[in-house]
Amino acid sequence: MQRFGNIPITGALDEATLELLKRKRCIFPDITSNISANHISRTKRYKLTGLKWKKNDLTWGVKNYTKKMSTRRQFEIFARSFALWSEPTTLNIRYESNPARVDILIGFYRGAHGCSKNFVFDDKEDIVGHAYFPGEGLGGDVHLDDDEDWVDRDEEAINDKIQLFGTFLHEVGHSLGLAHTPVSGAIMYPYYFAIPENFQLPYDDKLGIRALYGVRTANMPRPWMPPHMPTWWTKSPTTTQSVRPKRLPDLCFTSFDAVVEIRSEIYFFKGKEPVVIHYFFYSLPKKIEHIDAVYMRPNGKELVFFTGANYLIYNIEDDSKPVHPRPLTSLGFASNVDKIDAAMIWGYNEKTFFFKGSQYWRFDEKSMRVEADYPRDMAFWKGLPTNIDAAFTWSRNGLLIRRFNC
Ligand SMILES: [Ca+2]
Ligand SMILES: [Ca+2]
Ligand SMILES: [Ca+2]
Ligand SMILES: [Zn+2]
Ligand SMILES: [Zn+2]
Repeated sequence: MQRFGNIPITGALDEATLELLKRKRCIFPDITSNISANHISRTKRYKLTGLKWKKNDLTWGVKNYTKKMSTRRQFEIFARSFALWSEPTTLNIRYESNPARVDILIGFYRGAHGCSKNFVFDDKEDIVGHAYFPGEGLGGDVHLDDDEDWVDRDEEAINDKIQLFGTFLHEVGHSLGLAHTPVSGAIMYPYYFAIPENFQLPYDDKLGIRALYGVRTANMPRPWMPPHMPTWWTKSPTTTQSVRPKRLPDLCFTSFDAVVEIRSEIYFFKGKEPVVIHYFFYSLPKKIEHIDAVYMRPNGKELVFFTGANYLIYNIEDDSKPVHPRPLTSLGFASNVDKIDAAMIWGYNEKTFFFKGSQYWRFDEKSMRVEADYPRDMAFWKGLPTNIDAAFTWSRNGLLIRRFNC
């Protein structure tokens, strides 16, 4: 193990080795550890397991989530990890909700959980997870130790807390056919380390996955990547009740179709991402492929989605019943309004506003009709941009509005 860890070989446990041994290590065996040190130094790079998927279109799914983090964040971390691994290569790995059709099944387990006795989990001891090589059945599956204290952000991963992203991204490398690398800093290095939200796949890992599945060409579509949580949000979620952000967050890293805050979590909608839309709002009709605008009604439990010339009211406390689209005209819009750009409740007067181009409407939540004398011109609101993409109210703390197509 000492030789494989890419640290000076002294024949004894020196300080560098001890530092490394304190960190949690992947249970996956070092199948190359019997190679001589000389040989390792000449070929210090990624290692393959000798197994790979025989197809390029793979599916991932979740048997169960841990209760220690929000389900939404776990889903995003899984999706981001698969996107990071597939982006440099020819793999397409999509989410599949039916576990029977899933290649890479993710689950959290405790102690002995049906895997071989060498793969028993160990409470908060060193083993945090394991993954199976590509193949049928258990092949490709990722098991994570549910006795660990799983956390989201890298700065939370202190003491014995384990970051899901850093662990999971590593395990997926095994699921796709990579073994451990002796290159420190690579995600396939056998020692766990926490990684930032904007982590990019290190060079050695890219070389490894490309050795297995080739290089993604320019005409292949990029894999979908969940948007980064903006740092102003993830850093101080508990202070939003009383503190106004010092400046508008820079959301120019991408653009959104719609944004809404639901019980202190911000949801972004972007393009044709029906998988994500239907994952979180599963009673929406399957044919809906994009959301133009969304807002939470003042009752705090009804989301109103806008898609083209229709809207849908979605009760987040009772989402067992199917939700049906209704025409915008039934809200009092003129029949030539074929869509709206954005919707929000303005914190200043708690009124609901809809936007389209340079026009806006005020909406009466009691009668469920746009008010008389609307639409009006947005020039009325000095300094506000027109043709906005999305708008939302942040913790009822005022107006947060922005052209996201900056
Ligand atoms: Ca499998
Ligand atoms: Ca453990
Ligand atoms: Ca929009
Ligand atoms: Zn490993
Ligand atoms: Zn297992």
